[in-house]
Amino acid sequence: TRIATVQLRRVRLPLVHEFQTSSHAKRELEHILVTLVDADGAEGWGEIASPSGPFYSAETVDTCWSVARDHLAPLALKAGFDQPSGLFATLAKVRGNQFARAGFDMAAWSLATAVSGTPLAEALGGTRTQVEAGVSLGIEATIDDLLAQVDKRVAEGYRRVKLKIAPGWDVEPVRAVRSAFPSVPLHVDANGVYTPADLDVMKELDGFGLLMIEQPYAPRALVATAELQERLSTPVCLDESIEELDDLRTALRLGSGRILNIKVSRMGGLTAAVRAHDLARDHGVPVWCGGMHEFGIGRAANVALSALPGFTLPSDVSGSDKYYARDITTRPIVSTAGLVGVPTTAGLGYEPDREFIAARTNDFLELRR
Ligand code: OSB
Ligand code: MG
Repeated sequence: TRIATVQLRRVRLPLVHEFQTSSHAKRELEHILVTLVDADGAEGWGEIASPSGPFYSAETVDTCWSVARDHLAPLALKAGFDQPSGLFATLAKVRGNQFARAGFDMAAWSLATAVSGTPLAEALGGTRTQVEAGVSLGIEATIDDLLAQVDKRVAEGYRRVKLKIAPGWDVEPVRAVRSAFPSVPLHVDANGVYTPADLDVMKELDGFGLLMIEQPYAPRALVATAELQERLSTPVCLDESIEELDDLRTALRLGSGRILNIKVSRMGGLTAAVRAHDLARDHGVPVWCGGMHEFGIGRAANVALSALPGFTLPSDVSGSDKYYARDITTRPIVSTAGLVGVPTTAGLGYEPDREFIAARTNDFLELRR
């Protein structure tokens, strides 16, 4: 495929409900949409879902914008691709910058599957017709506010509830949710903010029958995390620690976790996400698809990925309405009783809402071959 044009758009959407993690709070998101246009005018859309600040990973919207403009777009225009995995290999020349690369990889998959008439999920190796959805709930002002959020999402049918935790917001909110909802599949996500000095907190959390404790320690603390996993009966799930396939090989060898959160953004795209799925599967490690509050384009890719057979736990692929009053696709993503249908039409299965995207675009760039 010859890429004739690359378009980059910075698009902003307000969240319907403010979201706070151990590192920061946000009420509005700015993501970058990547459009690859081939010589016949066919388009593939991808999304760079980086947070605005460097608190989840080292990337920011600004680093993604400049790396996309100055490095990824020129490489893509020059090399084109036969298979989406070929573009992934070309862009792997750029170290790190997974979120930025993921937007291009996703756009290549959307373009290739739109042109071939194949549903994206099928092209990736997906076998499910619908995927199980969970929700991720941020830190709230009070435990009552949190209980109200859990109640709402459980009533909507979501299959699993994940709670963000941080020092000062861990054992008590988890105890409150566990006692109010004794049978809800529950897990916690620390976003890497604890250290081995917090072993007592981890031990207490171990007593709540949680599905997993996600990213308890800092991303590179794989040895300490393996030591923690030995002391807990709850599975540790890795998120920020795994940015490359080799991180996963290291973690598997060390025993740093028993579950893997696969994020398309964090792995640098769908190509790497599928490889992580395959490697985890070979090691008997269950996976689920994490989210970065993607707009409809990025979340459509998450839904397609979640259709792969190793995704045996509910993914963070909530309906559009959990995040946005209006999403950027012509049709919102809908979760019914905690299930999201996997599109059977060509490509992503969701169309960008061009008018709405234009109204929400702050910056636009077009690079030509
Ligand atoms: O750690 O999974 C995370 C959002 C922003 C940054 C990090 C994380 C998250 C989420 C959101 O948990 C999940 C979603 O998209 O619903
Ligand atoms: Mg996480």
